[in-house]
Amino acid sequence: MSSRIRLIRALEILDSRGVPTLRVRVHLDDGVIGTASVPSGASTGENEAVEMRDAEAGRYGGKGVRQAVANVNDVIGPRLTGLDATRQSQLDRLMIDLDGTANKSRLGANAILGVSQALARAAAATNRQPLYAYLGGAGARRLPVPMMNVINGGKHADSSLDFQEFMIVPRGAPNFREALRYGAETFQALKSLLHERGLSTAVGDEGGFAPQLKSNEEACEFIVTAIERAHYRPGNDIAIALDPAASSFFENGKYRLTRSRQGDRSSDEMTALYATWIDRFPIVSLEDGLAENDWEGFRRQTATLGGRIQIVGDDLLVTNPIYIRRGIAEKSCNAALIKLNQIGTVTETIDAIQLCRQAGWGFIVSHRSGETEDSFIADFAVAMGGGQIKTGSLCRSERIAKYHRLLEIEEELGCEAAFGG
Ligand code: 2PG
Ligand code: MG
Repeated sequence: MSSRIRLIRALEILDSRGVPTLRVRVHLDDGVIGTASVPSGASTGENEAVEMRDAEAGRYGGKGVRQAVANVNDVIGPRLTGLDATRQSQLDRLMIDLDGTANKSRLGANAILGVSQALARAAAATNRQPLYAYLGGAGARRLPVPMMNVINGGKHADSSLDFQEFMIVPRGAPNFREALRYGAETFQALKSLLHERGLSTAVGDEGGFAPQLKSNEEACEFIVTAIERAHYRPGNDIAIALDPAASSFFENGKYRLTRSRQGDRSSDEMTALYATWIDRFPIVSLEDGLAENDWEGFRRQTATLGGRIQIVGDDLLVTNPIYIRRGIAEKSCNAALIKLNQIGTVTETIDAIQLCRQAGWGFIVSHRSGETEDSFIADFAVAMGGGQIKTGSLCRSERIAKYHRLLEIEEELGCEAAFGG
């Protein structure tokens, strides 16, 4: 059998923040090699699968991944050698059983995911198919609308903003290529606007600007002006999406907008604040507007705002079928953010998406704030066909790599390509 696994090897590499992560290479008997690199979050949900770090104080500040590398080379690799790389769900199941914990803490979700993604790449290559077609089948032809994070705050930047991500959504574009242009032109318009006002145009972890603004809403005002300056219509051509990542400013039962000096708020007061923003700005999507354990707040927020905009659970749901089921039952959201490394295998991520589809929820395939040049999620977003991707701003090559891959896929699909949700 030519798709038989011959060897699996991992390497300790660096992510876009200069912090160690893993690259995994799966070698097949037929000479094919599948490679994948693992991303890493900063504003992580407490129920995410465990990212294994060495905790060796003298090395990379305790963030080395030599143990996870050894787990691939010495434990997972030998167990999977000789098996058929095209049996993705079987191999993922084997790794889950080999780990034996509910949160992948024994072998590390970073080790397991690296292998899982590299297996998919190797299997696609040995089948002579692009990854999106291998994972999504003949129907995989929908390019996602990108949510582009043009202003960074929270844990992703030293700006004055409590909210983590202010994104533009070029939903009025006719195709992905044009959506990318709409976004890039608006990004440049925003840059010149900030520059004119004497504000910093340095960027944060995801490539969005990180200025010292007076308030969180001023970020939305700047974005609307930038959209207009780039000659687009706010709302129709380009809308706004937010990821406040509210777990990161939730303390002692209060949402504390300390960086922007905008005071403390309750869960319902946050939802009321978002409602006023939705009246003022063309907001179409709100992710983690409340903290990860505020299930009741999420339920009330979705009841209040869910008819007008997309309410997305990220830290709340952590791409985990257990929490997504709960969210569906309690009507906590109407969409899920999907991050492969929150759950740790390709198969479980697909299961999470399947639950969203069954519930009529939206889903957004997402990067992490610590990324690499690996563009796996671009293919994955097309394969899953949800019509939405979140992969950062319009600069920094680890973000742009995903856009480049989407451009290639659109070109390859030609007139078969569809766009958006
Ligand atoms: C998020 C992500 C990605 P991080 O909160 O949605 O933008 O950030 O990877 O730091 O969790
Ligand atoms: Mg988030």
